[in-house]
Amino acid sequence: MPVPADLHGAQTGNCFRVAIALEEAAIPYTVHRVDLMKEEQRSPGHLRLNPAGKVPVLVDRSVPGEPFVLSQSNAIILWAAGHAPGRLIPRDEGPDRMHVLERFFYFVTDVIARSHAAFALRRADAGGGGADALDRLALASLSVAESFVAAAPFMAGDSFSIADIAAFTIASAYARDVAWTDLPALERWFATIAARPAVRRGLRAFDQP
Ligand SMILES: N[C@@H](CCC(=O)N[C@@H](CS)C(=O)NCC(=O)O)C(=O)O
Repeated sequence: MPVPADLHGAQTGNCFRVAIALEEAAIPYTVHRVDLMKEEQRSPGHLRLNPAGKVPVLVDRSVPGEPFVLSQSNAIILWAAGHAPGRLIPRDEGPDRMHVLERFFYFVTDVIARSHAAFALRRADAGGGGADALDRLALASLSVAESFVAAAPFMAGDSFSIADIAAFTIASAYARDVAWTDLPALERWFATIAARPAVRRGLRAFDQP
């Protein structure tokens, strides 16, 4: 077990997902807040960790030799799952494990990536309707998840998994736009995930002390 890891991040969806994964995996970690408004993500120290100048970044100093650095939220989530056997992904190679990965990547690629692309278009002042269209596509894909949680309590079956972590933060981001009354199973699932103590701790990870 890597103890403890350093998590460099801020109050963003990618960072919250990682913090929730670490909490759910019961991996101890120390938070290093990166002030994005002050461009701390482009400081020389941070660029040494992640030349892309982004958060989150995880540093594991418990491994022999050079610290182990990961700078992609989804890789960090998989790292956390790998250190908590059976908690976030089924242990056995097999259909259940593949199903979790299928649903995890569904939310990462069909919902989160579209939402990020919409954000990037707006920030570049290059929306031109494209950003709204991407948000609509992301929301449509999120709405499909009604069928996932109508069939089972969690996004990929009977157990909480990384698929729930991926779905939860983006559902939170779109909470005001989701047609909750048409999506009762999704609404029930959302309330269940929001009430999990580890999720609540993860959402507070980057609060000011
Ligand atoms: N693909 C990366 C994306 C990282 C990313 O875009 N991070 C944003 C915050 S969620 C960031 O650092 N933005 C600051 C900037 O672009 O200056 C991941 O999943 O970790």
